[in-house]
Formats: sequence, structure tokens, C-alpha cells
Amino acid sequence: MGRLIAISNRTAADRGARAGGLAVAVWESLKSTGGVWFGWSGDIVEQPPQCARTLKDDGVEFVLTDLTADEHEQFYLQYANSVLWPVFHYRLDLATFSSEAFQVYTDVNQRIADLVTDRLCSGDTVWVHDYHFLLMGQAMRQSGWNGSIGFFLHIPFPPPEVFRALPEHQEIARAMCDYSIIGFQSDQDRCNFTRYLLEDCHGMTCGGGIYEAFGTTIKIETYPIGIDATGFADAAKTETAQDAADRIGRFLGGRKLVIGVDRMDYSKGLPERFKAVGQLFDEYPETHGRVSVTQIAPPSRSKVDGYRELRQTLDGLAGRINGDYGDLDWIPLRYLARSYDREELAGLFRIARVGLVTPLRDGMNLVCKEFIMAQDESDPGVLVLSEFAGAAEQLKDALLVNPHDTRNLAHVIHTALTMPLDERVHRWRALRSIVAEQDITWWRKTFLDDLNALKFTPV
Ligand code: ADQ
Repeated sequence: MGRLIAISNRTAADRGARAGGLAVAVWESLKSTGGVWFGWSGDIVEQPPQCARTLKDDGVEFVLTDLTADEHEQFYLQYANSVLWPVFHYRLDLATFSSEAFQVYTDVNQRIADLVTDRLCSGDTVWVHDYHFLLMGQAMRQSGWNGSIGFFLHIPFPPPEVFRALPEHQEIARAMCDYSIIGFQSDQDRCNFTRYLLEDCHGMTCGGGIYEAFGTTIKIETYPIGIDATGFADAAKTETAQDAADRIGRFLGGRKLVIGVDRMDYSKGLPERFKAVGQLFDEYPETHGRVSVTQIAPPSRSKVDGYRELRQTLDGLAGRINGDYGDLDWIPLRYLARSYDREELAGLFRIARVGLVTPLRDGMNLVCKEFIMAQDESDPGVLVLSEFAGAAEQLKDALLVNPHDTRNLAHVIHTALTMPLDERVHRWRALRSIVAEQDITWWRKTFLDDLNALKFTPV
């Protein structure tokens, strides 16, 4: 049995990066199997790096490369995060297309493909992650790797009508077809991609999730990512979790807690959520002094322009709500722009009455699954979930909402706050059984079993 080789832009070698969804998920996978994880060191250098750094942590070997200042700008900030991220989240209005950035994106994919291919042994299982490396399959074929390569897209894949706006859409799709298997978070993402292959690339379906396009055969499937469900449930019962719950409990003073935890990103629907909270206080006076909303949102990618504006918008909205309704002993909406430990988050989720997970578009969203697992089974909180999160395909017993409809969102938050215990328990049990069953181990195993079962190698 060969080694598991993971490739992603950020790795968990940088402990700070473990707050992101991908790093959390891949780390949980590799820790239990051992293997090698290739990615960016997090360092930016002036001259092209001549060699990679290796280190070991918990049985996982990391092979890390620096990015040059130009690569960081064009590959990471521009093409990955100012073109692919907005387009794949259906936000053409926020994309800044650049052929120069695409060239550097292509070059970085090839440079890292060469680095990986040099170190592979036959029998290794290669698993590439996310939108930074859409071209990695093709690049590794060019470096001479003939073994199978799996790819998992952590973010959504847009409908063909949106994807076609990307000037390089054909090149990207062609390169993606050099993977042996592509995994998507949801059926909707999978169908968007396969529809593009059929409509734009003369693709053909062969049944059983197998497609032919660009002269290659590829398996395309849905693998909804999960969390370390039992680990998170246990984390919610630790002393650290209890301390965090006690600290916020002193601030709450018996009020009901509504909580949101997100990376600060325009895809997470934070302004819409804040507006809905404002409408909740506008329309339901009985919530005054009785409900406290806490939003935890650490800044991410603050060098990308849209993020600075987002921060200002949120400051303005929170100021309006607290100015209108706050009192000497009550802050209606608290907004904390920082990270917390996993156990602290678990403790906060556990005492929250409502979990607000309302992205405008999200590949999956792990926070909603963490919220479910952290609950006290005798008195569980209620999950309010956007219908535009991949997780909505699995978590149908949550209160599903359209986050753009802020008036209705306010109404649903109120419904969640007043939901009787028996309905809360009933919904939570159904949600818990899915999150616990389709956990991170199930996700990894389903994907890797399919990858290892592939008998063909692309031509
Ligand atoms: P993200 O966009 O990062 O992930 P998400 O799935 O919600 O989003 O995962 C965030 C992770 O970071 C969660 O484990 C959460 O607990 C943690 N986190 C968030 N805020 C934090 C804070 N303030 N302090 C500490 N930890 C915090 C991407 C895609 C998602 C997809 C994941 C995994 O955008 O759609 O679910 O990858 O595939």
C-alpha cells in the first residue's frame, strides 16, 4: 500500500492555518493515515526558491515551498482569490480578470507539480485539494506521473452560464479532465460541472459517474465533507469549553445567545445576517434585553480589497443596531474579529440557543456541523442554515433560509428562539445522526476507496 500524498495551498504545518475549513479537514484525514502533505510554507521570498523545506508533525511529513513575491501577488492574491474565488461563488461582479495572473497561476501549478512528481513512488495515492490547483492534474501528467490523481473542490462550482465568463474556462476544464476523479461537495456543484462538460466540451456520460471528455475518462462524484464528529462533541465537554461558556455566560446574564462563527468573507453573508438581526430587534420588541447575538469573524485575506470594505460595512451595521437598541447592561450584537480554539468554540456553540450559518454561497460549511455536534442532547439549540450552503443538501431538518430575504431571516431567527423543546430535540436528533454518520472518516474513506478502485489511467 503506497503513501497518501496531499497537495493544497495552505497546510496545517502552520498551526494558525488550522482555523480554515480545508486545513481542518485534510489534517484530520492525514493524521489518521500518515502521509506527505505538499503546500506553501506561508513565506514570501524575492528569488525563486531552489529547494523545499520538510518537517514532521504527528506522523505527517510536510514538504513546503515558499512563493516569490510575484507568485504571491499573481497566483494567490489575484488569480486564486480575486478571480476563481469570486467566480466560483457566483460573484462575477467582484472578479478582476487578468491573463498575466493566469500565466503565473499556470506556472505555479507546474512548479509544484514538478516538486511533487520528483518525490513520488509508484503506488502512492495523490489527492489534490481546491481551487488553487485546478491545473495540477495536467501539470503532473506533463511532469511524467501516470498514476491516478484525485481532486476535491472545497468551494462551489458555478453553473456553466457563470463559469463561461472566465476567459480561461476551456483551458481549466480541459486540465481538470486530467484528474482520474473529481469530487464535489454537493450534487448541485457536480451537476454544474457535468452540465458544462456535456454542453461545452462534447463530453459524454458513460454511467456510474464516469464521463469522457477531451479524450480522457474521469469519474465525477459528490462527497460531502464531514467533521471529526465525536471529537467535536467531546471538545464541547472539556474544561476549556466550559470556561469559554462560563465567560460568555457572565456577559449574557441569562439572555439567550445567538451565535455566528465565520471567516470574514463576503461569501458568508455577514452584512445580510447583521441586517436580519437589526430587523429582529426592530420587529420583535420582546427580544430587547433578552437576546444577545455574538458574531465571531476573524479577518482573512485582508490584503484583498473587498475584505477591507466588508469590515467597514459590518462595523457600520453593528454600530447602528447597538446605537438604536443597546443599553447600559445590554449589547444586542457583539462582533469579535478574532480566532478561538476549537474547544472554546465548541463551548460557545453548546450554550448558544441558535446557530446562524447563513452564507450567500458555500461549498459545504463545517461550522453548522460543529454547532450540531456541540449541543446538549437534553436541551439542544436550533440551527438556522442557508439553503445556499452545500450542507443544506444533507441537513434538511435545520431551519433552511434564503439569506438575501433578511425580513424572513429575522422571522426564522425568532421562530428558532421560541421553538419548543420537543421540536428542538426532534430536529437535532435527525441532524446529529447525519453529521455523526457522514463524518470526516466517512468522507476520506469514500473518496479514497473510489480513487483506489479506479482501474483505468487517463490516456
Ligand atoms: P471555509 O470557507 O474556511 O472552508 P468552513 O467550512 O465554515 O469555511 O470552515 C471554517 C473552519 O474554521 C471551521 O472548522 C471553523 O470552526 C473554523 N473557524 C471559523 N472561524 C473561526 C474562529 N473565529 N476561530 C477559530 N476557528 C474558526 C472551505 C469552504 C467550505 C468548506 C470547507 C471544507 O469554503 O465551504 O466547508 O472549505 O471543505
